[in-house]
Formats: sequence, C-alpha cells, structure tokens
Amino acid sequence: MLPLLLFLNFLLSASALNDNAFPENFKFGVATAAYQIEGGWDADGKGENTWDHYTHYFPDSIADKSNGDVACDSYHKYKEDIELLKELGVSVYRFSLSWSRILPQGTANYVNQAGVDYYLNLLKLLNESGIEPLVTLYHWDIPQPLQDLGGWSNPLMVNYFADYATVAFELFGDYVKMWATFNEPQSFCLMGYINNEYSHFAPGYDLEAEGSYLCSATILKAHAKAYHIYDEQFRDKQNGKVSIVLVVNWNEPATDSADDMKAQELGLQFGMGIYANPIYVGNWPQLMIDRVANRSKLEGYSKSRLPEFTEEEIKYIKGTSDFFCLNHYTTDLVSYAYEDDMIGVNSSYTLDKGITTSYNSSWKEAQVSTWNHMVPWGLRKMINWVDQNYGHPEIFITENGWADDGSSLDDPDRIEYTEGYLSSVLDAIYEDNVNVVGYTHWSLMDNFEWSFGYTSKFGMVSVDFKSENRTRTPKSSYYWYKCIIEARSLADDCAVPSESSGRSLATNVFAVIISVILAIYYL
Ligand code: PNW
Repeated sequence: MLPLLLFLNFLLSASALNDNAFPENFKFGVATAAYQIEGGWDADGKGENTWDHYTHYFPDSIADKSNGDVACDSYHKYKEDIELLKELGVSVYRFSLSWSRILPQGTANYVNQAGVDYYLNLLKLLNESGIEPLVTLYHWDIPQPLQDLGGWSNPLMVNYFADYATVAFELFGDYVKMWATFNEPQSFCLMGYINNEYSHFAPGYDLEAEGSYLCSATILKAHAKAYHIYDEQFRDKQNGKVSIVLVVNWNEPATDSADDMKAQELGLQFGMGIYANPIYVGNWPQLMIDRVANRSKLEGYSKSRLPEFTEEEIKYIKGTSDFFCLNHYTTDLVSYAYEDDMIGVNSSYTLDKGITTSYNSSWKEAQVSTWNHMVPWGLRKMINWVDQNYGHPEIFITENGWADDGSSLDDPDRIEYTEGYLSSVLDAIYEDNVNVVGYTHWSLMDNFEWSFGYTSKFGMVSVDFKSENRTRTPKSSYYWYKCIIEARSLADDCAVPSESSGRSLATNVFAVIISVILAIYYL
C-alpha cells in the first residue's frame, strides 16, 4: 500500500506548479503597439505611415489582405481597453505612440493636437487607474514622408527621430517614467529589407547586404541621441528611465560540436550583440566587425558593408540605457552553415551570420505563427546570457507570448506557455540571481499581426474583427493571468481545468486525501 501511495503522491506533485512567489516589486502587465490596435488610420489629422502605405498598396503581402485601418479600434475604444486592464489587475501597460498621429508629416514643425489629446487622455486615465505606462516611441510605423526620404537607411533620420522624441518627452513626460525608444530594430531593420516569399514587411525593400546594416547604424545613433536629450533636458524634472527593446531567440547549439558552438555565438552576436554591444559595451561585437569586413573584402567591396563608428560615436552610444527591455518568444537549434564558397555568390546579413536554424520536433509549435515554439528553459538561458554579457542590468521582459488561430476562447496552450516562461523567470531570479523586474505579456488582445494580418492571434482577450463594435471577450488565459497577478505567485489553484493543462477539482481533492493518508501513516 505504502509504495503505491508514495507513487501516486509523486505523480500528483510532479504536475504541481512552481509555487515560488514573485518578488514584492515585480511588475505584471500586458503589451500592445499603435499600428496593431489603434485603427483610426486617417482620423482627426493623422498622417500616413509606412504600414498604412504598404498594406494599402501591397495588400497581397498580407496573409488575409487586411490592414490596420480599423484594427481593434482602440483609437475610439481605449476606455474599454483600460477597463480590461483594471479587471486583469496589471500594474503596467506597455503601448506605443503613433508618430504620424502626433506629427502627421513626421517633422516637428506641425503638431496634430487631436493626436496629442488622444495620448493625453489615455495616459491620464491610466494614471487615475493606478496603471503605469511603459511607452515605446517607435513600434515600426515610420511616417511615410520620412520613408520617402529613404527611411532608416538615411542617416538624417537621427535628427527627425530626435525631434519627435523631444516632442513626446515634452508633452507626455510628466506621465511616463519608463520609455523605450525603438521596438526590436532586429525585426524591422531586417524583415523590411528582405522582400522574398517568406518575408513581407514594410517598406518591402530587397537590400539585405547593406540597407539592413545602414538601418542598424542609424537606429543606434537615433536611440543614443534621444537618450542624451532626455538626460540633458528632461531627466531632472521627469525622473524617468529610457531604454530600447531588443529581441532574440535563444540559440541552442544543435550538437555539441565546436562548429555548432560557434553558430551559437554567431547567432547571439548578430541577433542581439548587434544592438546590445554598442549600447552596453561599446561598438559592434568584434566577431561581427571581423566577419563582415572579411566577407566584404572577398566579395570585392572597397570597405566593409558594416558601417564603421568613429571613436566619438562609440562613446556617444555607449551607456545609453537605464534598464534592459527584452522581448523573447522562442528558441532555435543552430548549426554552423555557410562556408566560404558562398562568398561572391550573394552578400547579405543572413550569409554574414552564417548559421541555419531548426527545431526539436518535441517542442510544441504555435498555430499560424509556426516560428513560435514552446521552450520555457530558453528564456532562462537568454536572461542569463544578457545578465552576463551586459553587466548585470535590470531586465524587464517587455514581450513574451503564444499564437493560435483564435478559434476558441479556451486557450490552454497559451496558459501552459505563459506559466512555463514565468516559471523560468522565477528560476532566473531565485536560482541565478538575475535582476528581472517586470513582465508585460504579448498581448492584451488579438490584433493586426503584421504580415499574418488577423490570422494569427496572440491576445488574452479575443476581438471580434467582424463586428463593427470590435467586441472584446476575455479568454481563459486572461482569467488565469488575473489569478496569477492576484496571488503574485504561480499559484497552483489558478490552474484552469482544460484538456491540456491544469488539474481538475477531483484531482486536487484526491491529492489532498493521499497526502493526509500519508501524513497519518508517518505520524
Ligand atoms: C514581436 N521571432 O515581433 C513584435 O514586437 C510584435 O509587434 C509582434 O506582434 C509580436 O512579436 C508577435 O509576432 C517578433 O521570430 C517577431 O522570434 C518575430 C519574432 C519575435 C518577435
């Protein structure tokens, strides 16, 4: 009898959740972005941006030929969004400002008061609701007139962005204590510059050999300039923090061969180091400098395709972040790939990086956005890598989330994913002593998922895009997350009974009975 009881008890406790509590000051939230939720694309004087332009002129680039013209209509329904945030119990809401809603032409000579009022109303209501904003200045929606001037490959963009940032700090800075300049330059400086059958991303260029690096260099300088402006003109009065949101998948070597270990370093340096190294350490990662210089030379270029920073620029960019904003979704298995015989055939960032990626077939794969696999331990390794390489910074997980096709309000996989990744965050905090201070789940609600249009859903709240009202309905994951936030721990009793996660009431009662019998037996 005893062995059987012990075995049953083991089985039941093995499925128990991490019962660690989150640190007292840990912040829970959700995230969104302007183009993906606001709609009101030309409302009240808003100017056209590159995603308006791209989706209107190249609808075939989007899976369902849709666009963000109306999206979740948050331009009109932000009060409802805030009700959902309040009910969920979050202390932080991460969202982004639409540059062309505030400056319709992109330039600061004309400010659109209606756009300013929209964000002031949103910020005031958040403030009254006790919800702290984490505001991204740029989540991929450059004003079209500035795109027409060359967009981020034009070095003069540094000044246009600095002017925009100054306007935003001036108008909204009293309400905002956490700023992020850019969301994931890794994504828009790459996907926007590779236009092939797999990548459909505004502005839709095919300039991966050089355009992508020019974009990266401009972004780093623009970020640094905005940071210095805040530091010199606003920090004293407003007392906030400024950062940049960076993303990379964890790169796990496919085998333990020296080549695949090298692939891991290449993947992480070309993926994360490209932005984090200049900001937290100084200059591009040496590995990138050497590799792109060497390949460019062999390709017949007179100098490296990777733009060189002057000593002055290196110093100007270094140290321009007050905390580390990390977006993280998934893990890739990486192998060392392209050998030197590829040189001269094609020049590109992808070939410079020189790795191939694959997945372990045991990893659960998301629907529609099939790049997304459920690998919770990857986040713990990622957080540790950031901690070790960039001087033990304060880390905020600004995005993490799971996609499905939205066919059901019962979303056990999203719960399983989020629980696993949050548990990984707890391990990093308690076992590895890494300073993770907050987490904003992507996303509050289903929204315009870029080239996937409305076919891929990341929300904890479902949005009926067929209804004029854009009716919002919370999913199971919303109630689960609400419970976790209330408990401030991965509490066992938050588990929502469903097919693939959580335990039923009967199982819980059974577990208690077994434990009581065991206790009596030992006493
Ligand atoms: C983020 N990856 O982009 C963006 O910041 C959001 O706007 C977007 O909706 C969300 O993720 C979901 O896609 C990513 O390949 C794009 O690992 C690609 C990856 C990660 C994040």
